[in-house]
Amino acid sequence: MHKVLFSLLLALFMAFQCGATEIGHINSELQISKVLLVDDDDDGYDETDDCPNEFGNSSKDRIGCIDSDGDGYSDPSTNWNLSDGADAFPLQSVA
Ligand SMILES: [Ca+2]
Ligand SMILES: [Ca+2]
Repeated sequence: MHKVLFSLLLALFMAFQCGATEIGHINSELQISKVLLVDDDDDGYDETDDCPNEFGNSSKDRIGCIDSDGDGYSDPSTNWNLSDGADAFPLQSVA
């Protein structure tokens, strides 16, 4: 009888350990994604930054990307062009 009880407790303990390890794993993944979302380029945007590796103050079409003329629309780049909403005249503010 004691043996059965012991096995049961051992099984419960193992299940608990697995659960705790899993939760710890998820927590550390959350920490890692939090670290990835910090404001690396110091432009004041973190989670909302569309250009996380580029200092910029665009705020209309994209957030936190280079905006040479300061009108809020980001300069066009490799993956972002006029049809996406980029600035048609990046060096000339129309505001
Ligand atoms: Ca940025
Ligand atoms: Ca602009």
